[in-house]
Parts: sequence; C-alpha cells; structure tokens
Amino acid sequence: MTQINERTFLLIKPDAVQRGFIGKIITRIEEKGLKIAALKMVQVSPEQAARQYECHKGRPFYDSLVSFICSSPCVAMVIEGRNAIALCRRLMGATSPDDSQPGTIRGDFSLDVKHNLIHGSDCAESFAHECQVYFADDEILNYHLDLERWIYYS
Ligand code: DAT
Ligand code: MG
Repeated sequence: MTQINERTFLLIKPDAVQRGFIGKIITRIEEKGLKIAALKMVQVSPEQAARQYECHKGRPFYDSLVSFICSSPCVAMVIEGRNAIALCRRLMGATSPDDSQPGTIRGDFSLDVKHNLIHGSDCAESFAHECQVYFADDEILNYHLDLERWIYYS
C-alpha cells in the first residue's frame, strides 16, 4: 500500500563524501520531492557498521565492507515521502555497476560494487533497525513541508 509518510534510512558512503557528491545526492532526493527528516555527518564506528550490516555477517565481503564504511566520514539521513523505501532504492540504482542504470546515483557515478556511493534500507524492518544505529528518536524531525501541496495531488 502507498504510504505518503513512509521513512527510509540512507547513508552517503565514504567514497561519495570524498568525491564531493554529498550535494549532488541530496539534490536528487530534494528534487524528487522527498522530505529530509534527519541529516548528519558521522564517522561510523566499527560497532555501528557491524550493527548496520549484521545481516551480511559471514559473507566474503563483510570485513572489507565494514572497514570501508568506517574509513572516512559518511552522511546519515532519514528521508520521508511516498513509498520512500522503494523509491530511494530506485534512485540509488542496483548494487552492482554491471546492473545499475544510467540516471540512477550508482548508475551515473559508480564503477565498483563496494564503492557504490550510497546505502538505503530495503524494507520497513531494515529501516527500523538501521535508523536506531545512527539516530536518537528526537533527532528525527516531524515538520510540514509547505511545497508538498504542489508535489502531492491530495
Ligand atoms: P545494497 O547496498 O544494494 O542493499 P547489499 O545489501 O546486497 O546491497 O550489500 C551491501 C553492500 O555490500 C553493498 O552496497 C556493497 C557490498 N557488497 C555487496 N555484494 C558485494 C560483493 N559481491 N563484493 C563486494 N562488496 C559487495
Ligand atoms: Mg542492502
């Protein structure tokens, strides 16, 4: 079912921060009409990385993924809007550079499966888990975006 107020967790990864893509990525989110409910720069700790990626523990790429996420600052965000979880996954593009389509963040700017610029929750349960790794409840803001009456018909 369509949810206008659905939230998702996004993490702009170290490669995107280092390459100067913070603004580009946030612009795509804003231009789509999504609302930023929380946003901060974060130096991810190994403990946070392990919690975020606990579903991948045991996979061959797990250790390098955790060390990559901790290698340089990231930008953590909670994004809100119509079907935000699936929509942000589409804006991000596929995990692998062999599959990510031009027009998506990964499809336009990434050539490597690990250096793929951005993380996004893949379902509501993942959002609930990931969000708690990075944000306290009172850091996620509820506010009215005036422009929304021009973004949503009703
Ligand atoms: P996504 O980030 O698209 O949700 P995922 O959850 O399957 O992808 O994997 C999490 C991250 O792990 C992914 O963004 C990059 C890394 N990763 C996935 N598959 C990999 C692989 N085969 N080799 C190296 N890193 C990989
Ligand atoms: Mg994933």
